[in-house]
Amino acid sequence: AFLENVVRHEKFVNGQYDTSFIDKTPELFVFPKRKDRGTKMLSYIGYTTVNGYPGIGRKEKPVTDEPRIPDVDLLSPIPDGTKQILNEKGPEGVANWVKEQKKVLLTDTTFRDAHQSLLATRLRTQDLKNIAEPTARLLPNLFSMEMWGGATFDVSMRFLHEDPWKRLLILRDKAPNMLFQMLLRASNAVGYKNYPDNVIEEFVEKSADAGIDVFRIFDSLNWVQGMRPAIQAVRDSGKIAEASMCYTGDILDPDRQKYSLQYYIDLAKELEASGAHILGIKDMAGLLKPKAAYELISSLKENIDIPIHLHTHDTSGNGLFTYAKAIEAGVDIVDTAISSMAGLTSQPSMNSLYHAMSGHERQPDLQIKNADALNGYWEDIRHFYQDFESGMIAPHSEIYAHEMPGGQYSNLQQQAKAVGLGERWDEVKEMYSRVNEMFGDIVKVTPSSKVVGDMALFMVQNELTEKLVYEKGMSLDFPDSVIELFEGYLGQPYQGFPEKLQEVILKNRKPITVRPGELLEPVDFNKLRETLYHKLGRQVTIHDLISYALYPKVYLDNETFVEQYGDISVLDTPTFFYGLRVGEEVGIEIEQGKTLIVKLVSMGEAQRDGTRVIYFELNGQPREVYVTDQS
Ligand code: 3PY
Ligand code: ZN
Repeated sequence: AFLENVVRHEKFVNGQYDTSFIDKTPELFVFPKRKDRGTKMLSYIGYTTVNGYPGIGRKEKPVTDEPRIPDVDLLSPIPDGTKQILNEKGPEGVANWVKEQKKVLLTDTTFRDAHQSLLATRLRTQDLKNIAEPTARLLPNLFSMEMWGGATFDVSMRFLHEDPWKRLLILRDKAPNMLFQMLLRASNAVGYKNYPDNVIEEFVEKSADAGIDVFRIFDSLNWVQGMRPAIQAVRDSGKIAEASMCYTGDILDPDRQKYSLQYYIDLAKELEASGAHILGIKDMAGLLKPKAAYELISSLKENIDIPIHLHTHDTSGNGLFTYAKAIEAGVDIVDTAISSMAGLTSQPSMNSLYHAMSGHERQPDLQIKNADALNGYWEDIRHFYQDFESGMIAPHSEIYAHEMPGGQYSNLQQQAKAVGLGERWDEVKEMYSRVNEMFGDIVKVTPSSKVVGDMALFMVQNELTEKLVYEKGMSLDFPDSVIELFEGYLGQPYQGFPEKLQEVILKNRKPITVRPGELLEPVDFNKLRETLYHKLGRQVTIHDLISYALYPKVYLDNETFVEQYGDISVLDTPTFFYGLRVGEEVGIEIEQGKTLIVKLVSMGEAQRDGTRVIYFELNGQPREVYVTDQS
C-alpha cells in the first residue's frame, strides 16, 4: 500500500521528487483501510436487500423450506463406481465395459444441463456441494454425472461470483466414485468463440487434472475439423473423449434431407476415426423423434464400433418415448435428470425412465428408492431459483418448428427481457426459426445458436424483416457475433454459408475457410501470468490464468466484485438472491468453524443522493452500512 501511494503521488508521477520527498510527505503513510470480511458481507446483503439481484430485481424474499437432504451414513465407505473402472482400465477399458453391459446406463445431468436448461444455469456450488456426497452414495451405478462445462463456467463468474474451478474441486472431493463429465464446445472451449489451440490444450489438461473424466466434445456446426484438437487433447490427458454429433432437422422428413440419416452415419464414422472413445448424439433441442431414434441408433450400431451415448431434452414431452426406442435399438447410455429437475427443457426423468422400462431386459440398474430420496432435495432447491424459471409449464411441441436448444431457451428469454423484448418473446421465437432459414438451416447449438438468437433479437428490435435485411443490409451494423460467424470464425457449416447474405453481412471483409485455430496466435501463458499478477497484485494460479484467457473481462469484473464484497459463495441461496427481511437473522459460515451471525435490524429512508443506511447486528454488535438505492 505504501508503494502504491508513492507511485500514484503527483510529485512522483511528474518526476518532482528527491530523497527528502518521503520524509516530507506524511500522507504517504495513510493507508486505505481494507474492509474486513464482515463489512463486505453486510455491504452485499444490504445492497441486495435494497436493490435486488440482477435478473430478479427488488422482490419480497420468498418463503422456502430447508432442503431435505436424504439420510445417508457418511461414515461408511463410498461404494465403487465407474471412476474406479477408468482408474484401473483406462478410457478404452471403460468403453469396453460399457459395451459389455446389457442394461442401459444412465448419466445424471442434474448438476449441469438440467439447471442450465430450467434455471438459466444459476445453480450455486453450495447447493450442489450439499447433495454431491449423498448422490455418490445413493446412485453409485450411474455411468456419469454431468456437472461442469457448457454455460456453467462463465455463469459462475458472471452471475454467481464463484470460481468454476473451485466447484469442480469441491465436487470431486465429495464424489470420488463417479465419472465426472463435462460439456466441451471443442475449439470454443466453454466460451462463445474459437480460442487458440494452446488454450484448448491447456484447458483440457487442467480440467482433467482437476477431476473431469468424460469430455463430451461437440462443434456448433458439426465441423469435425474444428473438433480434432480437443479430441486429441482429451486423449493425451488419458481421459474419455466422447466426440459428439449434434442432431438437427428430422431424418424422417423427406422434405428436409440436408441432415439425412446418411449425413449422421458419415459424421459418426468420421468421429470414430478421429479418436472418439464414445460417440455422443447431442440432441440439444429435443428434435429426435422416437422412430427417428430407432432408425438412427440401429444404423449407427451397424456402422461403428464404439458405444453410443444419447442426450436429449424433453421439451416436446416425447423424451421418454424417444429413449425407449433408442434403448430397443441398442443405445448404450442415455442422459437423464432427477425427476424434480427433469422434463420440459431439461432431460427426461431418470425415475420415470426406470418405471417406463419395467419388465424390459434393458431396464436401467437404478436404485429407485434412492433416486426418489434425492427428489425431495431438488424439489426444495428448485424453489430457491423460482425467479429463473422460464415459465414453460407444459410440453412444448413448437420446439419442432423453432429448434431452440433446451439450454438456450431460458437464457435467451433472459436476454430478450434485458433488451426490453420480454413482451415480444413469441415474435423472438418465430424470428429465431426465420433466421435459421436465412442462415441456410444450420446446426443450432452454443455458440451458433447464440448467433441465431442475437440476430433474431436484432431483427425484432429493429423491426427488420428478411426482405429488409437484404434491402438495407449494406447500411446495417449487424451484431458482432453474426459477423464472426459469417467470417468463418466459428468454423464452416455443412454445405457452406448462403453467399448473398454473407456478402451483406461482411460487406468488405473476407471470410476465412481454414480452421480459426490455424490463424490465432498462441497465448503466451508466462506473459499472461505477469499481466495478471500486476493487475491483481497477488499470486495467480493456473486456473486463474485459464479463466482470464477465456474470459478476460468477466474474470476481472468478478475479481473487482469479490474485492468489494468478499467471498459471497458462502451465503445461503435465498439470502444471496434476496438479501434479508427486516428482523431476520442468518448464520454464515465464512470458513470452517467461523460463523458470522447477521441480523437485519432496520433500514433508513433514502437520502436525496439515494444513500440509505442499513442497520445490522453482526455477532450481536450494531453495525451500519451505506447503500445506494438504485430506484
Ligand atoms: C452448451 O453448450 O452449453 C449446451 O448446453 C449446448 O446444448
Ligand atoms: Zn443439452
